[in-house]
Amino acid sequence: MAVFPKDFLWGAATAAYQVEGAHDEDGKGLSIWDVFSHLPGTTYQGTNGDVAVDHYHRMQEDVALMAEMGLQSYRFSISWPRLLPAGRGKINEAGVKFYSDLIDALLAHNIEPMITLYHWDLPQALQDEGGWEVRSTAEAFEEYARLCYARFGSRVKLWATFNETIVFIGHGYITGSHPPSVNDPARAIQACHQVFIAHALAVKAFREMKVNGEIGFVNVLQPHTPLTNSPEDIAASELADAIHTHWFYDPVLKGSYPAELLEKTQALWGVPRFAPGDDALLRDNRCDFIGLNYYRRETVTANPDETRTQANNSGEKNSGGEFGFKGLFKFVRNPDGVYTDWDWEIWPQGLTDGIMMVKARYGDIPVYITENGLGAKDPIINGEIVDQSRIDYLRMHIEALEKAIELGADIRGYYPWSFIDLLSWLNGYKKQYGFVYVDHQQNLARKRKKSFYWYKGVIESHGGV
Ligand code: BGP
Repeated sequence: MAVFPKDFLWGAATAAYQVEGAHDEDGKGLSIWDVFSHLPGTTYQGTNGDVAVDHYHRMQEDVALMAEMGLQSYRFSISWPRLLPAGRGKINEAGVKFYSDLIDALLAHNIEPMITLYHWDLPQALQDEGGWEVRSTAEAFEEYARLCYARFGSRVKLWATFNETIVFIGHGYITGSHPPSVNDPARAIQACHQVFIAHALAVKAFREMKVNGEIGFVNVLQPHTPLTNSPEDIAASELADAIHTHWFYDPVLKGSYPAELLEKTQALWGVPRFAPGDDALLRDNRCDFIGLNYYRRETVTANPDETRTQANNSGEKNSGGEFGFKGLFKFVRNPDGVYTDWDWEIWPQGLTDGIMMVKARYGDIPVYITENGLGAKDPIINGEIVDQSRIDYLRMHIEALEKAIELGADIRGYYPWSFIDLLSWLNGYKKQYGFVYVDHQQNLARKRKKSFYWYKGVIESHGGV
């Protein structure tokens, strides 16, 4: 029998750029993704979010589907340039109205909104001034956060500042596969610091404005396992864990950087440059909760080879993704692992282990699982979308979640990625995650998948899977 607490929320998630479309309508400013995705060779077959799945125009229909599924909470992000086209200053009231209407529609169906303030679509105007490498962007983020609290704070209780800093900074400044497409770890370290500062400023503003809710930060949860028991592989795996986890969790949960890690990496990448007052800002503005996005684990070995950061974005299994930093670590295939077509290992136990690892290091911080899901090419059989592999994936992960609750973790909600099929940043529309299928051949018509009905049952039975 399910062990989920009474107030546990069964949700689902999306992000603005991946669903909304209407990229230049009703006064919206351009984001870095609107610009980047139009440059040659940046995304899978030139796909972009200009139209995405047209959620901007079909919001009421999509919320009706959420209600039909019995969703209790919906995690979505706000497009910063839709509210503030230049990143600061003049407010676009049409953009405010869109989110205000969305929140009202959700509440009318008893669906608790969870807002992510930043899911990677920085206003291009701020990128042109230096993006996340300059303090003025962190200050503009505070202005944007204050606007959101002022307009939506009386109706929304769950807030997250940033989604997956490791991904948008790592890909933006190290692998170069996201905007601004830089390949320089030293610049990544500085950009990352401004994000932590922006987060702290937004948390401070949240408390100053006495918003009646909780504010958190969303991180990737990615456990690492050494390929062998050799001391080299174990050390490489521990280092990968520290870089992926401690670097991004410590500043928002402990209020400081992991000193040991900085010592190890400073010769290579330098250390974050603190402005006067940054120490106190981080220390005094820690999160109320942590959001964890869990998809997979990585198997790790020591790396004498050159640095390579190539992902499988083709959806052809074993098509040659390679990721590793010379002298530090690299990811390799687990010979016993089960993998998706994009070479992500399916390993539900990692969710239990990862949550317990967070509890061991950071104590009893409330946790929301803000993303978890299977990217697949869903088969259509006799006109029905039969995504049994997604159901199997989610069932195993819900069971893993139950184990973590039994072990004492304080988990408040579960938000599968994604509510509806949407644009995958670098994999286009063929990598599907949704409970709702979007027919790109038929005017983006919505169709319920097998998993839609299955998840409805999970919610009705409060976690009976
Ligand atoms: C997370 C992002 C999501 C989503 C998901 C799936 O990193 O927060 O926005 O894209 O991963 O990733 P992908 O689309 O690359 O399969």
